[in-house]
Amino acid sequence: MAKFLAFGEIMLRLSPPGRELLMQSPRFDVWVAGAEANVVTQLARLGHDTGMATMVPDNDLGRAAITTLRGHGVDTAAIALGGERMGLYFVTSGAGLRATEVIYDRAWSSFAEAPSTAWNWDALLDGVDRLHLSGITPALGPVPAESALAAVRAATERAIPVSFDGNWRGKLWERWDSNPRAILTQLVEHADLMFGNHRDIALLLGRDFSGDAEDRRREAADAAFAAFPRLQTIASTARHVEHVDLHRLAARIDTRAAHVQTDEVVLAGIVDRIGGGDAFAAGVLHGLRSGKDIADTARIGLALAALKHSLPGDASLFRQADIDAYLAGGLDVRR
Ligand code: KDG
Repeated sequence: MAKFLAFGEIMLRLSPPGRELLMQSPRFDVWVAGAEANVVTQLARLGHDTGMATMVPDNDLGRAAITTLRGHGVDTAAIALGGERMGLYFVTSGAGLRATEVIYDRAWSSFAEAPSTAWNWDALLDGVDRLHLSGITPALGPVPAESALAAVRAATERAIPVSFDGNWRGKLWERWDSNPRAILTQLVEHADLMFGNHRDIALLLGRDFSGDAEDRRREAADAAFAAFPRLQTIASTARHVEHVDLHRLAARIDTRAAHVQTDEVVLAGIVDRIGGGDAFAAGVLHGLRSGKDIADTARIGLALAALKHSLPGDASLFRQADIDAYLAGGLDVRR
């Protein structure tokens, strides 16, 4: 039975190979994507029991996504087949001074159109000991938002802890008459673990945090702990891999894991930065689940976030040996 269950949309990402522009290339690389799927994929690669609850169309696109997840060890029994289409997105990778660009083509996807009654939380949460979801699902529209709320309420009723990754996606919220703050606040109320920085917290609480960077992060964490009584841990990365901040309410411990190799990551060339936040989330979940203290947990999160930058596609697929080698600073060939 799955232990970590993620709820969210699985997508296909289409990217022109290399650094080409969309309009320039006659070809696409196709990757299975989706923030929540990326998290459970990495956790499965690290040996955890994971499952994914979602809906994909009953066609070869949906089946290819399922096969990929299953190949990485994710339990796909809770993936429903139905609806009309796979959510797609197109990525033109940044290069040099050119930013990475994302175009979503996911409206009316099977997942976005699934009614909230499609999810039987009694069955889906059976045997689960953590539910993970993100701010992407509620951004898809009022019905997915309702489903996300039903999911966290069902988890709380069963005393199953919830982790929530802010994953702000402005382009999605803009598409409908949404009130992100009201919805996200209700979701975070159920979470004991939140991935988000002071900007995410500012959005949730409708206030700004002033002062220098250090003051802002502490003030934001304190305000979030005060506003959301279930919250025990807040984790965030800064500038992708520069450092990680972990705040734990118990004994009010704050930890920062500094990235000693930021320059190396940049100099080595960023192969693909998409999915770095999901790799980080998986690392933190892995660290906490493995009984690591928060300093080690922060380092594992940081290691996976950094390693993800070396891998094309959205998913992070590393093993414990990769994390250990990275943390030991070894870029040697492992034989
Ligand atoms: O974090 C990576 C995700 O952004 C990507 O896999 C696609 O889920 C996705 C989204 O909604 O942007």
